[in-house]
Amino acid sequence: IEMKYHVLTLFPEMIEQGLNTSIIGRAIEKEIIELNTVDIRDYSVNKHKKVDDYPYGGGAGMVMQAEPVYRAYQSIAGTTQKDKKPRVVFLTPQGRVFNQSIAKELAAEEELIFLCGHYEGIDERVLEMIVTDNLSIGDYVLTGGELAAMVVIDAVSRLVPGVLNNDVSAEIESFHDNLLEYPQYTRPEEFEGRKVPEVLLSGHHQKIEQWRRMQSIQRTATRRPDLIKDASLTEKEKKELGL
Ligand code: 6GU
Repeated sequence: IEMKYHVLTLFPEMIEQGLNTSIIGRAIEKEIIELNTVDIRDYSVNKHKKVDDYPYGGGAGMVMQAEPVYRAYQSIAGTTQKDKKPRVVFLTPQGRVFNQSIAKELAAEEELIFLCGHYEGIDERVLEMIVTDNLSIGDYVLTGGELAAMVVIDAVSRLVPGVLNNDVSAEIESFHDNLLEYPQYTRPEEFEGRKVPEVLLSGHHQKIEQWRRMQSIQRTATRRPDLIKDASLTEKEKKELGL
């Protein structure tokens, strides 16, 4: 096992369904990664298994109570590595915005705990007690943290050794020189009158690399101009683009 994830959630089946397919599902089968979901409702202290209540001070919606969340956390705290306490990632629109560099940082851990909230949120006191990292996946509001946890787990898992078929670690990078990827083509050579760019059929590997590099740079400049400042471009490349 290269990476163990624990997900504390009211919707464990959502996490299991979402991650049991394709590449991540295969990595779990191969025991490269392990996924342990913990149903917070199982740790309710209420005879009706209630896990939420009205907010003190009033206001819309319900708040997840501290006790079931804390007990769910304690249930795994005992199973984790002897001396090292794993990071506890709370998925919230109030967190740091997740990116590839945070994915790399998390992929260096051996074990991670994700906490997913629902309703209007979780009682602040348990968050103060257990959360080490607050993460958002972007500036929009989801109904719960589950989809966000799956996004983070997917992005981190593909950086874990052995998860991608891909033997070249360079390919794992995906943001080569902080540029967007170049366009890809496969058979047939012509589709609905649209031809594959000539250079890709030429067999001139150096020309192909040059063409792909220019495509990456042009795409980044037009589609994501905000990324250009962090891209590693040669002086010649900057000049050609008027940057
Ligand atoms: Cl991490 N959670 C929720 N509920 N909404 C979000 C988010 C997270 N990231 C962006 N929107």
